[in-house]
Amino acid sequence: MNFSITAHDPQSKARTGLLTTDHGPIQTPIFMPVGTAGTVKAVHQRELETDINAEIILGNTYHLYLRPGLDVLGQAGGLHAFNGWRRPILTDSGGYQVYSLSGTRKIKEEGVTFMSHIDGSKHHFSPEGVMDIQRTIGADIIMAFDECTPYPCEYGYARASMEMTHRWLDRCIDRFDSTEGHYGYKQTLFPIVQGSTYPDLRKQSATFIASKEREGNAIGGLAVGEPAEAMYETIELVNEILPADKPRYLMGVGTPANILEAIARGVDMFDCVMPTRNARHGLLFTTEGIMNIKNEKWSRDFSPIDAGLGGYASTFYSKAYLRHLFKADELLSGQIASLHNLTFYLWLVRQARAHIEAGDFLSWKNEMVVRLMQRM
Ligand code: PRF
Repeated sequence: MNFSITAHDPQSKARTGLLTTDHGPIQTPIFMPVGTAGTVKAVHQRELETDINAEIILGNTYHLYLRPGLDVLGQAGGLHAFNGWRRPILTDSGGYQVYSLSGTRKIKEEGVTFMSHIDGSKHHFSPEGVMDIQRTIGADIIMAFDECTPYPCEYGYARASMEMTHRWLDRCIDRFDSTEGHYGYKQTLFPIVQGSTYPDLRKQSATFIASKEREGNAIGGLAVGEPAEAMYETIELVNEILPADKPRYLMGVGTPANILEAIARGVDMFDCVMPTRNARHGLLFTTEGIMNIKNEKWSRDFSPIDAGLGGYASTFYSKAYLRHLFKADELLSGQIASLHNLTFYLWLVRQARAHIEAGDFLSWKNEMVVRLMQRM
């Protein structure tokens, strides 16, 4: 993997960059659609490539390990061969899904024992095991095994958890560096900063993570219920310490405003279920603000979903038609809405890149965070 910074915004910490992997280039700042179980829900690979022009998608270790399982994925030749996605993939380590999805779980120094949310069966994840699983899945970028602390979180718990995440990281690195990819292309391991919202812990964690000198770094444990200001302050503090010449990935974030504010503070990569999950509930992000397409007020609005956006789904289908599909519980509703919301998120980061290059990112961002978050 290679990363080079291509432009700096003169008035903020925003920058553009080019990340190259064996599955192709990624222009940053980038949004990565979430493809939890090897599919971005309700979106074809062809639409992802041609309509949305996603440059990288996410997969989840937790889900893929449980279903279809490593036997199938290994025999297929990895996730790229299995699902036909030819561009880069990043997999999350399960260090988050285990906590948010599986009912009972036990966290110990050795690893985490948990129950499958599918059939209640018992499983164990260790830092080493999670490296091996991500080798078999074959993602281009794989994530370290961590504990994402809840919010609020007592100081003592946050510190002990962060220290364990650091010890787990050393074990991840040992395993990763002593093994090779199975499919002939390179994989890279990103460590994750934790430390809840405590500045001293965040500084300590960022310093530890930076000292590992990996090819990219992630910020975890945010967007878990803390006030937005606390998230922004934490990002600022952590990005002072994480190396400026490596990509920085803010995990599980967020709203359009969250993404723009984080870009202004030097973040390069994002993922979130928000565009796809909200789409399936009829909540659309548009260039004019946020809309609930199920609302009666759209029933006779035959204008395009979002004329300002361009792109197939957003200009071909009308608001009234999409509202009808939702009211009639038609499968196409989720497909069109997901295609639209992802097109919007990729448009957003493309606009951000253009404004960083033009040198007017900060003023554009300040206008956008207001406009994009208003209710239509
Ligand atoms: N750790 C991991 N994945 C994550 C998070 C984390 O802290 C978050 C936090 N928002 C989202 N996804 N491994």
